[in-house]
Amino acid sequence: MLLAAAGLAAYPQANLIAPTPHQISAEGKTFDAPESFRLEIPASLQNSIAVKALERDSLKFSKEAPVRLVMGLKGDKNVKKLAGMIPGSEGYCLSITPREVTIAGADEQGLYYGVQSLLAMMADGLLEECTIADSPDVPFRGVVEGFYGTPWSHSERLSMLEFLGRHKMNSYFYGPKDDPFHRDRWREPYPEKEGKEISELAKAANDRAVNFYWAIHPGADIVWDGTERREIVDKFRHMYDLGVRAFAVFFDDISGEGTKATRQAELLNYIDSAFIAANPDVAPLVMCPTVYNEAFQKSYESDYLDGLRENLNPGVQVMWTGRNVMADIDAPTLDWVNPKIGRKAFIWWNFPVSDYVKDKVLLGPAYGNTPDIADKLAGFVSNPMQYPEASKIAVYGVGDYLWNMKAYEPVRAWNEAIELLIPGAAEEMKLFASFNQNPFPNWQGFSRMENEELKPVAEKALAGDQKAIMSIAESCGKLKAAALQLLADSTNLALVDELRPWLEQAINIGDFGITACTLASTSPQMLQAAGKQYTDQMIKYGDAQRLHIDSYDKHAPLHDFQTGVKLGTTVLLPTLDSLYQNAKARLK
Ligand code: LOG
Repeated sequence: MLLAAAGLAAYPQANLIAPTPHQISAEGKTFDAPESFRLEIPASLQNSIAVKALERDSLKFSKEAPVRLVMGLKGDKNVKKLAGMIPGSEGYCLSITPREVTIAGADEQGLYYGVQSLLAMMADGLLEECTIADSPDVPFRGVVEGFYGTPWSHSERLSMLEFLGRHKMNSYFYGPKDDPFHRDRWREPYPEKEGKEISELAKAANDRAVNFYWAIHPGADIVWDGTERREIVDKFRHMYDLGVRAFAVFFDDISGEGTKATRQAELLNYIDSAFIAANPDVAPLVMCPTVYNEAFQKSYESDYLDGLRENLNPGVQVMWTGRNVMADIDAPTLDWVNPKIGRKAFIWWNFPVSDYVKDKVLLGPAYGNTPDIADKLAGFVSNPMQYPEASKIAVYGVGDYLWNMKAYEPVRAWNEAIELLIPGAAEEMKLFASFNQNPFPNWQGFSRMENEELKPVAEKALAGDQKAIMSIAESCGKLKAAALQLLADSTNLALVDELRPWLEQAINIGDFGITACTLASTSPQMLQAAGKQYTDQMIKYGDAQRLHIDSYDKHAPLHDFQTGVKLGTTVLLPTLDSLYQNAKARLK
């Protein structure tokens, strides 16, 4: 039985594999995973990243173990029985029986991904008899650390690289706007400590089949006098010596001299031939243009993209954010840009980045990109928030989407990501996250759905429906309880720390909401019984709680670059404000 991945419900263990595999053949027969395996692998692969991954997850090997683990690459004799089934680049075939597990990779990355699938299946101590054939839809998948704000720390980056590798994403771009050695002081080499950290990152990435791209951002003060090309190649050589094997040049968000397409193309072509081509172990060069979205092109009406297309070496990849800076990607987006740049675009997706709404976190599902664009893309990376743990919710979805677009379900991926990230309080996180999704309003008018299910209830509540008012009160109680529970949870302390200001604000909003709903549901009889003093006091209380939300928004202990603390702005808070104002008017 060979089923498309969409019907996964039948596979108890294979279901645990994320991103969703393309082809699974199984009948739901599970068995206990063995304590150890008898590893059979060609000598040339003994130190491969696939074996290192097994060791990192403490898989045990023993010569006496009854179950064989046979690993090899396409063409190797020991995996011959799967030879006809191994998909293309980065693909793998995994076959599991109680006596033997065989993983055949199209290449070393594919073998590594086969191992990741095996590890994911075994997470709860069981395995399932199956044959899986799987490979990614998009060749370059991952993250561009390309936001304004506090750059991720060294340990946060290591954790992200591990996350990317485990979820079969192969690209990480180092380009934090506020790292001086990326942008302001791009000419200077890294000091020793930072240099050592870059080396560690490059190595960790390499061990996890992730291309570690180091990006330079020279456009703000570049002078086209011939010195710039030497300065950049010198810096790249320095990065190469630190272990970097993939490079990018970003020209976004600059003005003046640096923006000239023909100059940029000349420079990039020089780097391409003098440095990239001269080092065969280096990945193709990637650039981010100054006109990096359709709206910029249309508003400047410039010949920038023509200059780029006509001059830039065809091997250089060009990034693109879509119709706008923040935009979802569909086929017409790529049909517009690909001919303009004379190649397939490499998408820089500005989600879940929140540097343009610094008082919010974006914890919603990654949705909006259509499932029909795989063959129009060179690559696709997500620009996340300055909060790496919180960003993993969306990044997980991006990885799932890019691996297997047709099977991608944004909400399913969102649930899985949260369960994985904070197992101790996943349901609470889902609830809290549902109030932290919409960046609207912002200069781009970019919006996401938030609390859709609450909208009809809110409408009824505002019309005076008592049951609906109680239901809003219940939501407030749940939000507050979830926030308290999350603050007390210890299964992902880093995530809780990132979200702390918003969790505290959720408590404030929950409190105010309960007061607002109490007043809104106070009947004339109750009023008479309680007396005016009671309502006066309740209104004072409500006013103070509302004031506290605003003052917390302005004066709370914030992260660096954070400008405030907002959540529930789409449905919840406006509803509470109206309920409260109406009740006050009625009771005064
Ligand atoms: C920047 C990026 C920033 C993002 C969202 C690109 C190519 N560049 O408007 O660094 O994180 O928008 O604010 C950008 O998107 N400029």
